[in-house]
Amino acid sequence: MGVFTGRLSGEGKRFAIVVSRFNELVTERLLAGARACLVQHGVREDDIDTYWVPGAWELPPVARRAAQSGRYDGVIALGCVIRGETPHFDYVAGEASKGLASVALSSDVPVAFGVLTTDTPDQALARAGGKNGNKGWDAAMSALEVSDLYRQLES
Ligand code: INI
Repeated sequence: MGVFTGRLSGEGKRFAIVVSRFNELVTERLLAGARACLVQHGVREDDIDTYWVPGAWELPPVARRAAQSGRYDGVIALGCVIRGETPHFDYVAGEASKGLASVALSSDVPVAFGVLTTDTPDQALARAGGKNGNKGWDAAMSALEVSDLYRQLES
């Protein structure tokens, strides 16, 4: 019987971060959190590539290409969808999460979900380095952990 847990060491690993410009005040903080997490766990700055996309809608197709490129041990998708007054929220947030789930399932490397979906800008900021932590950091932790589990499953 085996019990497997992913180690958080990032040494020698390469990651792609795909981040949306929409609500950039929030997403730049998610990006800073994700980068800090990777570097703190041993990933070299040079081994982190960042891909900016217009909005959360564009995260899945770009994450898919990054994951399939063979260049990375994991992909971290970062975005922020704020409900506001329009039903657009449900389409953008829904498709971003469904799309990223589909990419994660069909990829050989982990695809972490670092997309905030909130009712207000304050709720988003609280989760982007404010009082509720940093979802970008958390997504990077997940990519580190799961990439190690994938290695164990392969070996
Ligand atoms: N994109 C976001 O990342 N967050 C949002 O809150 C948002 N809203 O509210 O519309 C949003 N829309 C843009 C969308 O992601 C695409 O970039 C756009 O539709 C072009 O394809």
